[in-house]
Amino acid sequence: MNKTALVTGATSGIGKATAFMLAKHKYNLIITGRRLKRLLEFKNELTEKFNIEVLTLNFDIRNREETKKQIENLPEKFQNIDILINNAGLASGLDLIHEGNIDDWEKMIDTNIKGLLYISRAVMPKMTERKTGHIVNISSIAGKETYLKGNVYCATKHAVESLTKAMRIDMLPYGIKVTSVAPGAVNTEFSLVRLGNKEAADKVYEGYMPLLAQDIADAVEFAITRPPHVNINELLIMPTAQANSSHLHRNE
Ligand code: NDP
Ligand code: 8X3
Repeated sequence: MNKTALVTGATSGIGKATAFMLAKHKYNLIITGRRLKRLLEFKNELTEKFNIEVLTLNFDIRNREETKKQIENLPEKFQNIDILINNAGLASGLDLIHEGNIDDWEKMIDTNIKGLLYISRAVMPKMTERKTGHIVNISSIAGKETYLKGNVYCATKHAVESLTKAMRIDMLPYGIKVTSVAPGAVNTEFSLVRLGNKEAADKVYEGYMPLLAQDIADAVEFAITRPPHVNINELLIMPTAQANSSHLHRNE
């Protein structure tokens, strides 16, 4: 019988590439996101290409009640989630902290920290009951370092790092694996969402070769295919042209 994986934020970027990778490994998939049309198109693509079952869950991960309801009401055959990919997340704005937009702050905290907690809280009890599972949290270099104007986004990803460590401790008696995957610059819709215009977003990836969503799916693939006695605690993956948050080499 196929195993089941749930990927939050599978309508774009890293989540979509990771869901695709999991489909290749014959996981039945629960894919989530707010953009229904994209979810349905992706479901069609996955079911046409791979012989798997795909369930779309169309909800905003910031909504506590809705998140709980969606997981509580999973159809029987999707209830045993073997892999949870906590990917849905965003940066909103790039401002000095004393000039920051508080709506942006709330959006990032509500999505990256609270949303991740809501979905994990709903999924984890079944994993502990079955004494099996793997949770992969998509963190960031921003969870390891803090950079100019990154303030609240960096704080949310530091929280993801901390929660990953906490999950690893609390899940220990149940044999549940917990992994953090922390990428540097990946060319997805991330910068368009953060900066709100395509010209500024394109500039983020100019003059060097950024990571691709597939590169992060490859890292997740490595983590989820280790033998049962091996847990990958964390992976930090950067473009070759990026040393850390503040040193990026662009061609002239
Ligand atoms: P994208 O913008 O391409 O994808 C983000 C995904 O998250 C979308 O599928 C979006 O779906 C989903 N999402 C965002 N907000 C919500 C919400 N409130 N409810 C449900 N789903 C939501 O960006 P990436 O693929 O780059 O980002 C994925 C993760 O990777 C994020 O956690 C990000 O912080 C992290 N990351 C990204 C890096 C980068 O450079 N790109 C580097 C390091 C980490 P929808 O809009 O349909 O709801
Ligand atoms: C996304 C990478 O460097 O823009 O998490 O924070 S960065």
